[in-house]
Amino acid sequence: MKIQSAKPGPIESLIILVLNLMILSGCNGRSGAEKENPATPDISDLEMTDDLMKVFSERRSRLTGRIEEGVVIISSGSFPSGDHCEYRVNDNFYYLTGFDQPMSIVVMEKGSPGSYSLFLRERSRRDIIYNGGAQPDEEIMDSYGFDTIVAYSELQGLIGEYLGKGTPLYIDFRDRMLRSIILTEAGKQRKPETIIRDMTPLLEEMRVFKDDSEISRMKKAIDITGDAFVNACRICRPGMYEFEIEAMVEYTFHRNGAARPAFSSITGSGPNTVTLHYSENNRKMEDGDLLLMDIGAEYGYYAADISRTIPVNGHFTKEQREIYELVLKAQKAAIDELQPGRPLYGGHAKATAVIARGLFDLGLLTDTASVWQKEFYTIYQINHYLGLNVHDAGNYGFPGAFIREYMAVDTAIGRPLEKGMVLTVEPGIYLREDGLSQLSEIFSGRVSEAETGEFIDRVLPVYEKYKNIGVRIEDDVLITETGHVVLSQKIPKEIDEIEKLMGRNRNRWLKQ
Ligand SMILES: [Mn+2]
Repeated sequence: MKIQSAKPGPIESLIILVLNLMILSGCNGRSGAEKENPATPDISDLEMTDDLMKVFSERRSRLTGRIEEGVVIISSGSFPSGDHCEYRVNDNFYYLTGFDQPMSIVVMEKGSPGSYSLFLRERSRRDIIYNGGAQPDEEIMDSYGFDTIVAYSELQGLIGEYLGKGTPLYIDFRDRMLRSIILTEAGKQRKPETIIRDMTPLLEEMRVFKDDSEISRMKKAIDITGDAFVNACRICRPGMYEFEIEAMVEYTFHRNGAARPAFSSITGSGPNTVTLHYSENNRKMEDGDLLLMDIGAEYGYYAADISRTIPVNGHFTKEQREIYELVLKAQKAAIDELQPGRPLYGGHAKATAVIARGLFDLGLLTDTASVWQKEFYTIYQINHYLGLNVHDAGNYGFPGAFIREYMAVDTAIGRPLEKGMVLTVEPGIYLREDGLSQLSEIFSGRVSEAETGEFIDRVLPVYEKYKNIGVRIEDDVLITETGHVVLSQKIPKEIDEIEKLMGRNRNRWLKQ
């Protein structure tokens, strides 16, 4: 907007300067609370556009391109039974259609272009009263590219036709409802040669590689999660309950357009920091505690998964700092290993080695070559795929049954990393108060009582100083052609950043 064309004189300049200062300082006539009020959240990126429609259509062509002949049938899922859960669309269904209404079934015939039909539940008067009116069919066809919309009740007949012709049907084998429709129909027709195939391996392999539309939603989910973390740091203080932190985190998610947390928020303090999936979140936090947050917003069906550990009173103790620095060092080493072509779990092997060395230096481990000692401190593999699901679909390149055998050895396993994969990196150290007393039970039959006994004698006095310290640091990383991008780079994780955030910004209004 053009305000004035002539050059301002000295008086005008002064007025403009004062006005600018007033705007900058927020002194524009509104109250203090209002002045920091945030802008309306922008969720326009969730709308279906022609470009996005092309993305979904291209995924469907790729899937049908990978099958020899047949039809793909997939359902969006139904309303959950019981009052405690809300409906959320099936990941694979959303991935292929961009459509998210419950009790919808899509049938895709192979061909160019193959037919693309939506079977939509019939809406009774009562259903509409309870669940709201339906979008008109024409609008749905326009927005999502369906060729036809058919009543749900006609699905069974169509499946019967396919079976009669011997057309192979590709479904998700975990979909009990579809499986049972098909088997009932096959039973009626007495067709022993019914061909049902599982399409999930094809689809899950596609989902390993994220496209730009997915990455931008994940970035947004991650940014919102970052804001939630900053807000948590700003309100956190001794005497508060863990659920107050959880409430602030989830408020920030919803406030910014995230439909729900991508998983149960973990806000565990003090002794709860050592419980990996703690979610009761009902303890009163004390001075000197750590608070471990493992949180993630779901935005446009895409998940973030971030862990940070902070001191409840704003300052790490010497022991907390030592463990924290070690986890951070391991996490950075693991992130460095995420390069295209390298094995997926190379970072895990690196992090395990860094942690073993560090624990040895602290006196919590007596032999860095001892596999069982490393195993004692290494509970899980530190990476998983992230996407439509927090533990996203896809093959890691080795049989999951053998994972424990590779937990604490130097061999890097897993398929080669490739551009477009998104992985979390979440090493941690958890010093459970009664951890040492469980040693002989954990390793019975593998390590002699004498050996574990000697280890306990040497480590116990040191372990006592660190007990109840649990630290996890988790970032989300995108593999690129030449390296990687840490999508959660902006979320503070250095000790001085966290202490500064908790010191300087206390009592200030929250990040929205
Ligand atoms: Mn995770």
